[in-house]
Amino acid sequence: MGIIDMDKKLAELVGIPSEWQAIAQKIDQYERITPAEGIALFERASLSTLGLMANFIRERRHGNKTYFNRNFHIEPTNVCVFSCKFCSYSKLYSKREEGWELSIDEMVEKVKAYDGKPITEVHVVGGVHPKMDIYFFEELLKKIKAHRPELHIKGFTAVELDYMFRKAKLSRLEGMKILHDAGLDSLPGGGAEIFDTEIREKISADKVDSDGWLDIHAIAHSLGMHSNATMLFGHIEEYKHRIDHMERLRQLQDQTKGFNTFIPLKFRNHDNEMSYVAESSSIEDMKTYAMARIYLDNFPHIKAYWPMLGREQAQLSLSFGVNDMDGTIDDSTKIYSMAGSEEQNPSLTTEELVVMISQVGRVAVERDTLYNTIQEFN
Ligand code: V47
Ligand code: SF4
Repeated sequence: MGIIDMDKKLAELVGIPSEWQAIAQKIDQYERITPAEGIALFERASLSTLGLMANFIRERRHGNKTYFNRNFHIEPTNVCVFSCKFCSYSKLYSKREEGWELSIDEMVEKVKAYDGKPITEVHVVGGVHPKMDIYFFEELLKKIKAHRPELHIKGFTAVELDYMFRKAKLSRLEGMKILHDAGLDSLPGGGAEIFDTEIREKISADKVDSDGWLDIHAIAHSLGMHSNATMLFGHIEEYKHRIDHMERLRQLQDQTKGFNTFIPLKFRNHDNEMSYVAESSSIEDMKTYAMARIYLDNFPHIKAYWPMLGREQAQLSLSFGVNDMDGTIDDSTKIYSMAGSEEQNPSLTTEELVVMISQVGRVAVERDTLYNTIQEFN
């Protein structure tokens, strides 16, 4: 059934305004919406209109399936040479006593702690430490793979990679090949923030710029690696900046098809230089998830990162275009608890995740990083 048929039925119940029928028709016919239409929807469409459209697309692609994986995080350091104003996590290099720095052996021990457990992915991400160079991480990757070859290593944001490559005076392609050969399987989506130059300069002036972020992902894709993309929203940006961000991602995805998942990240304002900015409302958050599903027609998956959003909001997002819940199973990530998330010790067992998903009428599916099904929970 197309969205137009759905509209005819649902119009009686929820009253889809005629103003949005032309866009609904485009969605029904797999036609892409334009940036101007995206901005108009963001500015004027109701949450229920966006939810209906996004849910239609989500169910057309994935039915009720909601993916999660079994992963854990290694955060090598929270020391960072950069100074993003929204970041509650990084400690300046000069204030090392407040930071942590893990050795290669300590990180390999963290991997060994999961021996015998059915984990499929380790997510390695942290601050940008001037002494942790590409050769340090090359050795780490090799040691993790030597210990557990089948474990998928998703690691290093484009921000970390750009710094490592420049410091080692390597081209992005040369650097990426070194890490890929050492065992790096895919890239997480962090560091994208907001691509608009003016906003980016106000919130994170000193790290890799938007073109650099996109280039690093394009290079990873050219080597056959997959990656994710994030967008930090709900701070000083406007709707047009969110659409511009998604437009740039949509264009790169047309060329490479290397992105798996888009992850909108809600700005949290605890204990950072942007604490004066109020956090966005749940309505804004759900609109943003829905718009992501509507706009990014070439992205297979939209993820709600529950340690940041909170469990109930993550459940709600499953009606607004989201079909992936990530899956951190322990409290191995500190990025959001330090920024004020409700989830101070993000930890869910597989059983709890499955219950969370089924409570809102969806079907939980355990996946690997590349979305191969491992187990369906009916
Ligand atoms: O790039 C930092 C964000 C990101 C705050 O690819 C903040 O599967 C909100 O990208 N409020 C890093 N967000 C984390 C990340 C990620 C997380 C989970 C899964 C994946 C994936 C990627 O965290 C940073 C930045 O955008 N961040 N501070 C804050 N105060
Ligand atoms: Fe460093 Fe990342 Fe924090 Fe920016 S967001 S200061 S790059 S840890």
